[in-house]
Amino acid sequence: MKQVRVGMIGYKFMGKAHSHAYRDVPMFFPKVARPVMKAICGRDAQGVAQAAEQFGWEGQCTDWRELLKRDDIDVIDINAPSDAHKEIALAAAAAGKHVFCEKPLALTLADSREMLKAAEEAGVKHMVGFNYRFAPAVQLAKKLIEEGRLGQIYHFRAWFLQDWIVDPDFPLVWRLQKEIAGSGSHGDLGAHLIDLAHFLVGDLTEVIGMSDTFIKERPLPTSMTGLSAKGSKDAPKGAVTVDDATLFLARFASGALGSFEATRFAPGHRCTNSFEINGSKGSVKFDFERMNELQVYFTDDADDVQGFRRVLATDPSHAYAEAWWPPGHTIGYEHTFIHEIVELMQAIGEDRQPVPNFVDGVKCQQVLEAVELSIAERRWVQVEEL
Ligand code: SOE
Repeated sequence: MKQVRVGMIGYKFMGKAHSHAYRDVPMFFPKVARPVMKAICGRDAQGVAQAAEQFGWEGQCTDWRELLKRDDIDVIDINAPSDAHKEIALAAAAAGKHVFCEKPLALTLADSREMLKAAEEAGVKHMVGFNYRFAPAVQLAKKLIEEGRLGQIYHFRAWFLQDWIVDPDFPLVWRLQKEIAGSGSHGDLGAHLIDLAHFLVGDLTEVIGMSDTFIKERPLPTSMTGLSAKGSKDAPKGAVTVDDATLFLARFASGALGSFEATRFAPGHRCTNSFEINGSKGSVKFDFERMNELQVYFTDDADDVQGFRRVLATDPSHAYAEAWWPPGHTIGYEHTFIHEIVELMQAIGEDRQPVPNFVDGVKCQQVLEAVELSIAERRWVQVEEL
């Protein structure tokens, strides 16, 4: 069995999710190339050593450049904050390493294009972490659309609602700082919606958006990891430099109409990544908080049983289901990462580009920036303008 030796940068929230995926792939997907967890990298020596031990990495380091020098590492997995993506990806490609990078691909469209160019010129595999594509229920939606069972697609409406920073005393974490995150809910959550739109319905041609930052400044944190942070509400404050919410309308190349909403100010919604697609022959609805289910409606159902019905995407006919448990034994968030690592391992094993890759990352960045331009200039923006 081919082995794929991995070096990873980042050991907190995404580092844990990716590490778990690398450990589970050989157990549940024994026929794909086997990931070998060579080394994990993080700036804090004690923190990364503890993560290496806990997550099962052979070694660890505090300078990511060490990973690029090693001839026993084939893939560099970047899940450091967004401002580090470009430098690491360019250096990894130049070192001949395959690159898996968390979303959003970069801080800017120009940076993402530079990353794609470098990866293509280096002839390495490149992938971006749009994990929600890999939920079996999302794969089922894609299958229904491709089989024509929804007919002509009229509407794609998507919303990614969270509430972890509604408290104005929640500290100023990196996701709220433009120079590190690039944008707020737009690039963090809206990026997923844009990628799902591309995956399920196709390219967008024009957009117009609006955004706001509801809480303008927050206390500086004493510590942070993932979506949690510690700090006193009486601590010195720093300016929030990203959007708290961004909404936009869009037209697809297919003619379908799109509406997108990303916010971190929707109390009661912890991680409501949802979409609904309406076509001439039916509709589908997905809500990540009920990620094993797809609500489907078909116009040709008998008149007396017309209505949305729930499909549990855990039967053998559903994507990835046979690797897991009997029908009805549901899976979770972590499985979307396992499935994307399966795609990465399969692509490397089959010597093809994984999907989604940096091309998809650039397409997403282009829409993100088109929306930002539309907000700045208060007009419709053609995506191809960028
Ligand atoms: C925080 O908003 C976050 O963890 C995002 O960064 C992830 O990409 C998303 O999957 C869940 O929410």
